[in-house]
Amino acid sequence: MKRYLITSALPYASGVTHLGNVVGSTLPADIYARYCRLAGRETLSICGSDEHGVAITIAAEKEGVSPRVVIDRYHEANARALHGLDIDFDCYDRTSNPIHAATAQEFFLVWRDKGLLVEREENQFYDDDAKIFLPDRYVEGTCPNCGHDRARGDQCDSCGAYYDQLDLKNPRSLVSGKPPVVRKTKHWYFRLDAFQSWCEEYIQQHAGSWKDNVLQQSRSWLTQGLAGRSATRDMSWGIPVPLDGAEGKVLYVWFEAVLGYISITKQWALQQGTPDAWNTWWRSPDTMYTAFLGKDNIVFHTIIFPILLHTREDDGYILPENVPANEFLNLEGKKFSKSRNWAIDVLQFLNDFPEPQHRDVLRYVLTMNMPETRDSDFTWRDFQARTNNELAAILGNYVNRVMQFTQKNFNGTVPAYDAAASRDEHETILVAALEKGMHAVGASLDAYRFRDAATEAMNIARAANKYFNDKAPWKAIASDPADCARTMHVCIQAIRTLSVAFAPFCPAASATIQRMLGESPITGAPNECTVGDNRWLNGATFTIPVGRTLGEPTILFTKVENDVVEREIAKLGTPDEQPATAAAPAAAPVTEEGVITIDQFGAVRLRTAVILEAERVPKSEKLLKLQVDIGTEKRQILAGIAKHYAPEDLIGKTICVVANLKPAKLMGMESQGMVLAASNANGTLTLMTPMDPSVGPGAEVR
Ligand code: B3M
Ligand code: ZN
Repeated sequence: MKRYLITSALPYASGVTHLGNVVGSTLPADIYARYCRLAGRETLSICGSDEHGVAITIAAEKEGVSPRVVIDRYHEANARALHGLDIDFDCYDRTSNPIHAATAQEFFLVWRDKGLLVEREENQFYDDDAKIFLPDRYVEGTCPNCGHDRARGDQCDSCGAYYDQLDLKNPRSLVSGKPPVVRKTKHWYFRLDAFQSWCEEYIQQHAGSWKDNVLQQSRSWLTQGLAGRSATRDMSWGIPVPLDGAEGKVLYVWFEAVLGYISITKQWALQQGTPDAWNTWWRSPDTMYTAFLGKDNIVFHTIIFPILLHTREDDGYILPENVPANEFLNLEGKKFSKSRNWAIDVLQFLNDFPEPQHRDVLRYVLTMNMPETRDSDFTWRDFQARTNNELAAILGNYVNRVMQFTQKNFNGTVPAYDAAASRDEHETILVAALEKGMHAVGASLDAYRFRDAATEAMNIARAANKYFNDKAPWKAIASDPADCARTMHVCIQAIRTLSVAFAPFCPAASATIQRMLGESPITGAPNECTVGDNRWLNGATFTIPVGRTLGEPTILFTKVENDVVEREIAKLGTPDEQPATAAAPAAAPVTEEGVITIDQFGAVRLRTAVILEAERVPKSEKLLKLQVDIGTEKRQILAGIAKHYAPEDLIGKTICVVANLKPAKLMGMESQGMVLAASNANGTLTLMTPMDPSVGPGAEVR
């Protein structure tokens, strides 16, 4: 039987993980792991702290403390932050663990024995004051490629060019501030070049299943040709090189951090009391290994790590089956930047939004904006809109209406119904939507399409809302009690389906729903599920028994108010940064041709809507005042269509509206959106309507 091994890039223990890190790797890894467990798969998810390298030593030097102080603080902080978002791994350990050093040194000696390491004397910058050789990130100078005057020792932040630190012009040490001298030093180079054709074939084998962004970056590295790369550094902090004559040298962090996935699995096995169990994950052909990470780590996971594993394939080590790397998340239209205080740390979020529902909201909003194929944007307005118009108004509202109605009219118990009677059309449509929906969520997750998966889960909730509205139990309770009982029985089963479908995205809400249904919550967390018990496959079956007493109706999500949005936006940026105003978050400028980016278009929320009421506006020839249902709520919209439509002709019509427009005052009345209409050359307006009006209100128009 296949087993599913899932890793997430190891956050550096040099700072608190922020939303950009979470949406890049740890969140998708947790969503996918929860889904795999709920689908009855044997699953192991691994992560932990990356505790070596210059990211750590620079942080320590800035504070004037030892690297150990820094990693102890941030290892604990990041573990707490991730757990606070219900991002829970089977094992979250750390690369300062001795078991990791032993693992990395073992691999290093195998590379030496296989002749894959070449000793090389090389010139390197040396700081004569500090008496240390300077790693790349400790040197700054003028980029040899573009002249950027604060280029780092290995890569230019401005033009992205890679080069040798000795090629930097006007170099200066970031330790003493003085120009460095050049001294000879010895390092061991790993012969990546020896694996050029192997790697080309490995990448090509996965061309059909890996994401384009991953293939492109990997292929561009291979096109440049793999070259030997130094696997050691002159540093005091790190894993000592296990060779005579290598005093003062450590393994280069990227040649050991990726081996952390293996050593943390060994730690997991020890914690389970089965120390050899790690082998069944890393040295068995039955393992399907998926590595989650952000785009800046792609080649370390599609080229370097596979090569390092390939050197041990004779020992049975497996290779990554998929590396579904995400792109970057921006914040209010700008790049995350700790130095400019343009970031949202997870711990800060959890402090400002302390309730369980809030971690679900963040998980859902990050998922719906996941940078799966291109950079995306997090805005507090979108956070508010998705909380209010989707989680609260669709999912939460449905669960609450059903639970309240059952509480009031069936004494809070699951109503009996005549199971022998055939399903009516509404029930047939809903049951199909539940089954198709669960399959669609699962298929999207298996394809690492997280936005689509969460959208499909919300569509299940839309279908359930439509069933409840169409069946109108509040009328049937008097006119046809038997039909009403059946309706509520079906609605309660649909609530259970929603608890399964949303478990990977919103585990807290899923658990609350399950408790309301009298079930003990299972949301796909580690050690919760039984291998072979495919709860996902059974997600749409009716299992809540007749007569069961239901729990108290609980509000799953409360609305986010404008003042909260304004509060959070005001926190962003350093004093000299004008935070994007709450009303109009900074968007990328539209180019002179009026061409916009897909992300800019994505900020516009278009929805179908049904016109419930229409009336003329006194003293206006142009305006009609419409009351419309946008699926999640009623809206009042003032539309300049009075010259083109009689109000009475519009009732019941399905149109398209802009649902996230800032409300505006017209003729003293509030307009909460905009209707879409086409106007031809002679100025005639015609309302945009869906080809199939039965699509109903609230459907997302894209
Ligand atoms: N510590 C994360 C980063 O580059 C890096 C990942 C290591 S995964 C082995 O931000
Ligand atoms: Zn440059």
